[in-house]
Amino acid sequence: AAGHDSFRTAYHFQPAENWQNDPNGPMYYKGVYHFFYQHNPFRATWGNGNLSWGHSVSVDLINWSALENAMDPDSSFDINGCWSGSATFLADGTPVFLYTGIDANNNQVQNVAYPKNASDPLLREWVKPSYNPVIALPDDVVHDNFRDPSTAWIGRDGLWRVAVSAGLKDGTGSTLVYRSKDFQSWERNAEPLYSSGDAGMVECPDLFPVAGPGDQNGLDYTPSNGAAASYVLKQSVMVTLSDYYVLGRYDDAADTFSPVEADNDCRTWHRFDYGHVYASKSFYDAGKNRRVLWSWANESDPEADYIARGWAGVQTVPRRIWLSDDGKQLLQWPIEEIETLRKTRVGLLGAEMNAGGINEIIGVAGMQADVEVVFEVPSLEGAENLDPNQLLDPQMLCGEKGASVLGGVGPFGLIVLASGDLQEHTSVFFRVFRHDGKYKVLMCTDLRRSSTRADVYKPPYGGFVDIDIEKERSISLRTLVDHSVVESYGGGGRTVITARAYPEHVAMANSRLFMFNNGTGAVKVSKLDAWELAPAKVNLPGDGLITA
Ligand code: DQQ
Repeated sequence: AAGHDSFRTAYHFQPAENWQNDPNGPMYYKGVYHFFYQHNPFRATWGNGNLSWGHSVSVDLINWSALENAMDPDSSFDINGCWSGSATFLADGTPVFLYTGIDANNNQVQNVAYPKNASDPLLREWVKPSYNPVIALPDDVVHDNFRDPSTAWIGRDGLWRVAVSAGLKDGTGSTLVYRSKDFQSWERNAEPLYSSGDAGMVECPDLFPVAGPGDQNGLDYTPSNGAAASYVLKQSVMVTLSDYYVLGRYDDAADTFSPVEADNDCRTWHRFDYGHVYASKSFYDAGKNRRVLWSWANESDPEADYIARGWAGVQTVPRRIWLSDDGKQLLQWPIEEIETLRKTRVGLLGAEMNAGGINEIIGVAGMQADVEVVFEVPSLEGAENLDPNQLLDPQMLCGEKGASVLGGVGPFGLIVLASGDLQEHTSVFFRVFRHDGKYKVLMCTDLRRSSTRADVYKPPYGGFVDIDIEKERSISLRTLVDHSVVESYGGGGRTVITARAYPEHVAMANSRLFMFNNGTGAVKVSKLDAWELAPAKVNLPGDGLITA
């Protein structure tokens, strides 16, 4: 049954009960945000053959009301599951889904669905035409590796395009492009959008244009920005269970994509998140002219435990994404609407933290918190040396150099979800290294002491932060704590780490927050703001239905 338990999140999206995984078809329509998701309505596991599209609506992307499932597996072309897909607006503004059906022969095929009544802003009912599937399984594709149609885009020639993941029989992981005049009959382009023999099957492709460096506005696909804009291609890689993206150029005549200065193996690309998320999907939000990213964060405690809780899977806080000032990567930031949940605030200006310093942030309850802190680094003199092979694996480096391993410049950062005796705590921190005459900043979220339980997954996570610390001399950290979620944004959203934690002490609802510095060099906390966050309304019965 639904109901609260101490790990249930207060403001991260989840259904009232049972299983959720990938975000599907997010969109803004007639003043209402729609979120759909992979959902097993019967139990808290992924299940087999039971996947539906759950459906919730919101006016602020924070408070959500649950509607009936948008789609259930009930037709020959999806009878074994309605898997992931996307929403597209047709020329007249009507939204349409392209999604994967697991058909009666257990083949993966691509289907469309339309709103029964497009004048209803809530889009409660969806109709699957009987002419489905619109894209059958091709001969050279493995029968259970053909899925996850992207949002479609229209070219200067007036044809629609869609990207679909395909594991070819020769072992290549590919992203195919199909073209259509009418959204019903689709033809495969000879050239794939992406293909690699090394990364294996890739899933949930997302291709989208971005505005110029530093411009926080979003871009929608338009025929004219086809060749002009920079594009982002994102892939979810099954073997690493991680999402990767790269900037590149999209050729809107050939329908091919070329990464800018990057290896073709997508596992070498940037990561949206160096923690525990997968199957992310973005959408263009015409309401606020921005691009917003959703991602799924799975449970990482034993299956029997989440079955007993009756729910599994959350979504990260929706993030605004845009191109960094130097044009080299995307920046990510929690959408501004999250700030409406801020209540009690505590602040601090100009505190110095010496070696071994630890300061409690008193006055906000640490279970639902939003902490923004800026660390100034007066001297880089003591930075430890990094050898070249330590550059390859930031996660391993975070394991070797945890929060309690004294350093030169850092580790410094936050300790969250801490029990009174600090037996349980999760640390989120930076450490500055010297490498090749330059400085490298490592960001870590270390879960190894997050719970006294042995049977939960508690890795250290890590990624480098692409910041010129020598020039900037300061680095910011924002961490959102939500019961079993620790979502952290380093260096103004350059590096993001989302973790799931299961501390025993949260049952007592008395988690504490600290700042610390375990480096020999002093750091200055030039600014700290910490807020307790009010719970959002997230799909629970009694939360009420929004009215547009
Ligand atoms: N999850 C969906 C698939 C997708 C995978 C099935 C990614 O469509 O490839 O629930 O998590």
